[in-house]
Amino acid sequence: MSVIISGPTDLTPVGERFLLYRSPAPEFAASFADDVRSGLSAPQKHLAPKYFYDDLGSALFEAICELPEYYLTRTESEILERYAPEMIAAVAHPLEIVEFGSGSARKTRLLIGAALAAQDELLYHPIDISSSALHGSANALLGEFDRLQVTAYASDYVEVLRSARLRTSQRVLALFLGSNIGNYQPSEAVALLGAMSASFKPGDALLLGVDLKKDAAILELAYNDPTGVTAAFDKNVLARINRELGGRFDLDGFSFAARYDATRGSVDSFLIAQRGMVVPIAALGMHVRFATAETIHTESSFKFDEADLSRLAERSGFRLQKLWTDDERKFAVALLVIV
Ligand code: AVJ
Repeated sequence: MSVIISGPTDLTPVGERFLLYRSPAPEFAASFADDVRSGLSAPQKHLAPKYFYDDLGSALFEAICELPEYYLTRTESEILERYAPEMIAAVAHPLEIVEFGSGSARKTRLLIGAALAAQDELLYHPIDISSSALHGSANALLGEFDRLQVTAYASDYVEVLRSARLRTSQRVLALFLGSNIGNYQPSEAVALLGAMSASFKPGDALLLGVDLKKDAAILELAYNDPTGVTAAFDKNVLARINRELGGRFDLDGFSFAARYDATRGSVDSFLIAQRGMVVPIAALGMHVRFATAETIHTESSFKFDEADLSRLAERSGFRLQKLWTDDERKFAVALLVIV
């Protein structure tokens, strides 16, 4: 198998079986400042969850995945362990795998193993904002699978979809795992999946990992963990504002709470000011005023049922073909096929 790439300047051949594209993305730093300014000026203050994930935030998220209350990661792994060969068999071969937000790619090896049991070689395209995560995961996977080739993209995945750098030639199985789709408002989720379906061919497929709607107490406990790891994860965005934008947030002046809104179908996370405060942010030349108990909305984590999934699929150019779940129906991996 060979990949032909015509003269990109941002391409690093890391090894014989590993190519890395790096998006310059200078606009990312600028957008953090702009988004903090507009988010903290709004009547309902808000900050976007994508800013949780600097090195510390990513480490805190890994810790969340180990919490007994946070069943999502563990349950998705169980489903993949059990059904990866069935998932691979549901798509025509030979296939290539594209993964949006690959992270450590720890769960992906199950699908890669199943694909390599069904075909001679495999091209894997992981996309992640963190190039160190891409190096780490590619090295581990290439060491484990000798018939694997990796073309990685260190970038925002929307940007990769837009840039047309992602070149696939065979049947595509795209992966968007870990309930990451849950961070998008319903209309944004349709737009993102729509961009995915528009980038691939009819018959190509997407495996989408989603957390299922369930009892509010279980959902809320998964986010309000008693150890306080999730609170630290959320407060890290304030710490980032302090570090990167010269902010003066007192992290102890905020508490954290998450609650399930069954009407919207989302767990909404908030940082709550414990007293009235005025917080200067030097790089933005602004002072942010907080009343006692005023909140900053930091994240929505949407939950789905089968009807939600078929509606989402249908609106974004896919058809819901199959749903694999655990025995307790806590989590699901859905196969959406491009129509
Ligand atoms: C990575 C977006 C799937 O919403 O469940 C975990 C992030 N936030 N605990 C989620 C998160 C708080 C997570 N996702």
